[in-house]
Amino acid sequence: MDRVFGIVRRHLAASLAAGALMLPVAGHAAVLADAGSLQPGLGAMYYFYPMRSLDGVEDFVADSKGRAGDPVPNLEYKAVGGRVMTSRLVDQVLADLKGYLNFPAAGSYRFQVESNDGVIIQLDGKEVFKADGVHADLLSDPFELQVDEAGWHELHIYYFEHKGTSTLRMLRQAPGDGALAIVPPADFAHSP
Ligand SMILES: [Ca+2]
Repeated sequence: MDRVFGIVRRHLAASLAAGALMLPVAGHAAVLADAGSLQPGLGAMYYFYPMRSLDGVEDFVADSKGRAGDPVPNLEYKAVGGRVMTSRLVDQVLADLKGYLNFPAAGSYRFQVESNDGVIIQLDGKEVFKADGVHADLLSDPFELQVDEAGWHELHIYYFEHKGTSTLRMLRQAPGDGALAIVPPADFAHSP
């Protein structure tokens, strides 16, 4: 076996609010070999979602009929009301976002996630961040991911908005960068 660890989480976000949990990653390397067919943004499917938690969300999606929305350019979303992201729904919305996240170089990356309401983030098929439950805007502590191979890594996000305000933002600090900053649209893509 050549490369075993695609992304290894190094550092716990120690003081997230209740429901937040990060699991160790012992994943597969999953850099996309041929990125030529990718389109900008994350693919988005939306579901009416009356739940208050992401427990069982995979079964929910498997048993439910969703509606596709326009791709989500990047995770820079904050709203006080109205339709959630690119969906047609205002409240009680589940977003199932799939695509790839580009890592310009190998190395240690810091991340920070702001959510309202719950979110699960999977990279290379492994959960790297979770802040579940209905909550007001919640900014995580920074956490680190070790990336062994530059390129496009598989990204899968479950996010739900129960009611009222809604937020999903992802900040990242690449090796050599001075500070955490919103990950730009150029680093998100999906297979159409
Ligand atoms: Ca909310």
